[in-house]
Amino acid sequence: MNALILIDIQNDFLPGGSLEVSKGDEIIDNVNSIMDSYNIVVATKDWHPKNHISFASNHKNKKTGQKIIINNLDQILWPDHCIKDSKGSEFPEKLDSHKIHKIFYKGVDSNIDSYSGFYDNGKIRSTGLSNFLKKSNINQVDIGGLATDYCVKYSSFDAFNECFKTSVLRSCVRGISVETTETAFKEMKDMGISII
Ligand code: VGL
Ligand code: ZN
Repeated sequence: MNALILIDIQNDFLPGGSLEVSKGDEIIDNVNSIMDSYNIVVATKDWHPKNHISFASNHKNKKTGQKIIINNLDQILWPDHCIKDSKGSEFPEKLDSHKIHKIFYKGVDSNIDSYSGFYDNGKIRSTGLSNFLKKSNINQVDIGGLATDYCVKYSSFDAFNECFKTSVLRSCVRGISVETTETAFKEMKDMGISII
């Protein structure tokens, strides 16, 4: 049994959004066209409270893009994005979201970030995604979404480590920067994740 995992396809990560991924909108038609070929389609939503630690705006004298350490974890400071229940955290209208069976919310805790759709960055809290897939007898997952170099990358690592046969779909992902996206694809391949 296979599942399609859609990572953070939300307005704020699309062109015009507060943390836009260039050409992020190009994946939507590709995603829509493959959803019917999976036993299960699940999605994650980046879902932050306003006071989230990953927002530069919540730190004095810090700028977007700066790297800091919080609770022993590296943290990049981002512009405010995907604030829960805002327009920016919604799925884009063009996405066939009625075909998504279940949504998992990540980054919900104000004091820790969560790039992976499975666990937060400290691996303290699970979103429930792994258990859901295992209970549904899924052994293979294909991953699409945004952004390749952050949330798609760490979700694919966790999927692989949770023993799912894992592929990342090139036509269904886009990255924030060219260099980190190249590195992400290389790290995925080295781990045993298929890039197809
Ligand atoms: C993401 C940065 C911050 C992502 C989420 O979905 O890749 N990146 N929050
Ligand atoms: Zn985020």
